[in-house]
Amino acid sequence: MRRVITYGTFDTLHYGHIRLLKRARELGDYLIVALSSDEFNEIKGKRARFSWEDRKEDLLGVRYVDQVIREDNWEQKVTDVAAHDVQVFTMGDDWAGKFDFLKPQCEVIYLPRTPDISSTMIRTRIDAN
Ligand code: C2G
Repeated sequence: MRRVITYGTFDTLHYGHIRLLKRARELGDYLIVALSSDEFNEIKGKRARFSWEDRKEDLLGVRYVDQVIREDNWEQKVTDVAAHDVQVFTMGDDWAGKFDFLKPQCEVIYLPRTPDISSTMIRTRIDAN
């Protein structure tokens, strides 16, 4: 069982996220998503439109996602990879190189980001109406 993990806020879930999750799942047999808590989003300087519970519900409705855990800080990735017996860590390539410290533990794969779609864009459109 090849287990994959990825991290993110996944606010206003959109096809860019879905394409990422699809490709992440295709890297193994089981996909864990570590979903940023509202408190961690504060640290990231992000304010999600939807609550952690609602964003979790979105993700559990996605066929590619097997499990959702909380992401509360930058440091937890090392322990998450060990605790969840993960073989592959993956993120969009806007993060390329940022998580190479995980290479001694697991494969680190950065996937091309989907252009021209973002939660920020969607939130801005919502606010404009
Ligand atoms: N993504 C993508 N294409 C987009 C938008 C996002 O491939 N058009 C990817 C991002 O690269 C990321 C994932 O979808 O891998 C989630 O994106 P965000 O919710 O914006 O997550 P982020 O704020 O990048 O949080 O510890 C890591 C952080 O929690 C990552």
